[in-house]
Amino acid sequence: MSQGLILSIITVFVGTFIVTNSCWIRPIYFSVNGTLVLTDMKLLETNRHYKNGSLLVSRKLKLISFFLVMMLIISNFSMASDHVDGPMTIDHPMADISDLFVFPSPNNPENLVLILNVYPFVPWNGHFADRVTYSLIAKNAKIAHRGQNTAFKLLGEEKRIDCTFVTPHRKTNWASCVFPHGESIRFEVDKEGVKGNGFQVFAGRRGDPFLFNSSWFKELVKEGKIPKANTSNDMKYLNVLSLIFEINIAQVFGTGETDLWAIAGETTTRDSVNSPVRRIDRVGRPELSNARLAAFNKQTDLRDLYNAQDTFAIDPDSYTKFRTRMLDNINYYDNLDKTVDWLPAWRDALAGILLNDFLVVDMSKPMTVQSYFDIERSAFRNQPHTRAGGRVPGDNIINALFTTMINGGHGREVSNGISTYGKPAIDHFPYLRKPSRNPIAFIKSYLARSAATKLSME
Ligand SMILES: [Ca+2]
Ligand SMILES: [Ca+2]
Repeated sequence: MSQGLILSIITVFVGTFIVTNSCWIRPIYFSVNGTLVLTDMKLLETNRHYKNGSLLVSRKLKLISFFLVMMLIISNFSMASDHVDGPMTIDHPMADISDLFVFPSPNNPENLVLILNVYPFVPWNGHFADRVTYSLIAKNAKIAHRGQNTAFKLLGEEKRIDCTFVTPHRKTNWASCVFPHGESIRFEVDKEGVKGNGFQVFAGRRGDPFLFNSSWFKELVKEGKIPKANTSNDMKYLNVLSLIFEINIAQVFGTGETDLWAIAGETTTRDSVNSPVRRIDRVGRPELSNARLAAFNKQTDLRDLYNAQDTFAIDPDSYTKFRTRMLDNINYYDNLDKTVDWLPAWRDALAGILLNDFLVVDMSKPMTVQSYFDIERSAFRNQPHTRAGGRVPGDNIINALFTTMINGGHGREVSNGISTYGKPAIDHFPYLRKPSRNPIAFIKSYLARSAATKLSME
């Protein structure tokens, strides 16, 4: 019997049990025209007193409805942050980066925290790949120009943290990481409290900290409307695999010319021992590939080409394609409020900043929430930045992203309605909450991975 069939049987069994027995099931209402209204990411029950002719639904129908609703919601996940961003990462989910977070440690200003999340919707038996190198790359940087010519200049040599895994599919898996100051460490996956010379590290399963309202996002990106805010965070209960570091930046990266660092993540592989390194995915700022380079009206999907590039040395011909698409899409989002906020010269500047795709963090400033893109935004305004930039888990970056694209910060905040955590999920290492292990997590992960696999066959 195949693993897929076994999982299907278990899923149906668990789903049936939940729908028919659980006391923590939340209501779902069947309206007259059959539209389902889901009150939360929890489960379903018949509303027996709904006035306008609601139906008393059989348990079988409830079960089917549950899976249909879950599939409808989950089908929108393909556009979340950097999750499932192109045919290559769909085919290699273990190498699909979902998010990058970078911020000064809230507990020690000399330390930088780096979090690389991969394998969106990771199932209960998912693991890091033994043929993939998971890397964080960094360069010291400075603001070369401000205002309409805003640009960063990269300084010095590239710093890399490279991690590989031995995954024998037994009870324990092993990780090895090599640091730019010459240190290396071998440690157990999912084990907390691992420390080395100038750093601590964790690799393993965590709850996905990305905040994503899938229906709101889809309506905005695909249907060209600014939807009303609502509070649904559809990433609830989903897990990822996380690589988390807290490093003494002077010790590990060396003393830079400035306190500013440009940081990205990437996954690479070799098809054979002597083959060249092939990049599968990369990420700097969130929603570059899925939102800002989105293909409309049967345009070419540029995401694989984008992900294959060296972050610090993009191929010039490819850059031209990305820039053209980016300018088109800035126009598209800008026009959603029927007001042009990005005049051509400013639009060019924004595209140039975004295509240098890294998070910028200033280690001379304390960690603050919602400071994503603050350094870039301040430079545009010809003002000094006052916050650390980077990106903290719990930041609602979707609001920052679409407010920038749609009204350039000239109007009200464009909000999807999800309130932020206000701080990292937890305020000490490893900063991300433990993974969800309940039946909903199991079912959501299975359905989401099935939906992602289906995308690769379309
Ligand atoms: Ca990705
Ligand atoms: Ca606008």
